[in-house]
Amino acid sequence: MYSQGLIGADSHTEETPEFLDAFQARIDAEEKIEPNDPMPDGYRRTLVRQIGQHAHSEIVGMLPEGNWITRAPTLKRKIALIAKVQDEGGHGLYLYSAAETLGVSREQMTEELLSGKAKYSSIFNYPTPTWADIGAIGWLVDGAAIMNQIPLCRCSFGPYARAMIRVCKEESFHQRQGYEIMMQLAHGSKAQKDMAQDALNRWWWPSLMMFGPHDADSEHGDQSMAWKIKRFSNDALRQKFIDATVPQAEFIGLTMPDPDLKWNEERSCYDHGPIDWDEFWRVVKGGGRMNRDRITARAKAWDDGAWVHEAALAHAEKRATRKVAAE
Ligand code: FAQ
Repeated sequence: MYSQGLIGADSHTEETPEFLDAFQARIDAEEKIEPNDPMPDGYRRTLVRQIGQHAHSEIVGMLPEGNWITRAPTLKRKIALIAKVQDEGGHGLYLYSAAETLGVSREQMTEELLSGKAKYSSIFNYPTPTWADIGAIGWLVDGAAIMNQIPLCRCSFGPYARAMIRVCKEESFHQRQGYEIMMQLAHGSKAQKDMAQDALNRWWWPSLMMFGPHDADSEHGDQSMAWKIKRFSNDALRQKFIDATVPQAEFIGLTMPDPDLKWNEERSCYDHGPIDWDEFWRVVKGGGRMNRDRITARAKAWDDGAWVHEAALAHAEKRATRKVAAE
């Protein structure tokens, strides 16, 4: 993916053992790597892949919740939901900008998404049939996203790390508004409580899948941790999320849909039942209920907005030409 045409990528850096050792020494010394610094090709490609996937997830992630903006039950809920969905759009833009500093254009990244080559988070391929889904997404999906993203604030690549600081502040508000929706439903009528429990039943396992495959099957995990792009493994973050979320469910009187979930005194964390990795890979490979709808919606938005891109680019080009002429 993005194997060709990296604008500005220094493909001539000779990756001698001395160069690789010096680069790793900078990483080990917790120095931030900046866009114009020499870096191994693999480091650049890993970041473009991960940041690109992350950006696509934020943008595609606007769709399941956007579905409820016109049907939010009160004006206050509607205001909060609009703000949240707009925040996700903003996160996508920071992330595309961070990826662009590595020499890949937004157009390239979008083409890869629309052609199915670039991935986005599996979680956004599930439908949102009830209002409780909006609570569950905020509580669980944003909750999982924060658990994954707080360590990314310390990522070795400067622009990604800096973008994550603001993203995490906003995700924290998203998580709270989602949990508050669930709390209100859980303390409401029987029908409302059932709706909340049903949403938890449908979103729990896909939320655990957000962290990616088990460590033993994580293709990029070890190298990404050595480069301090990732600070924790997929399983370590998943475990932290489970341990933080189970008491929250108990507090509002909801039950986790996992009969094997049990506190393990010895390990000081929860044991959980098996994750359905067949479902995960089916969804990642395009076979989820909403994959086709999501990509169709993104393609339409991209096509409908083409005239805006063209006008903005033409304006920027004209200004640049005028500036050169004036100098
Ligand atoms: N879905 O070797 P690993 C959000 C792929 S943002 C789809 O372990 P890695 C905010 C992976 O790409 C949610 N694909 O990979 C929000 C790789 O395939 P590749 C997104 C997945 O990169 C909330 C292959 O499996 N967050 O929710 C998934 O070391 C509410 C092997 O996996 C981020 O992107 C998955 N769940 O670790 C918005 C955070 N998991 O690329 C709206 C940044 C794995 O070789 C509403 N990303 N794959 O073809 C990361 O931390 C990492 O990329 C991981 C995966 C942890 C996702």
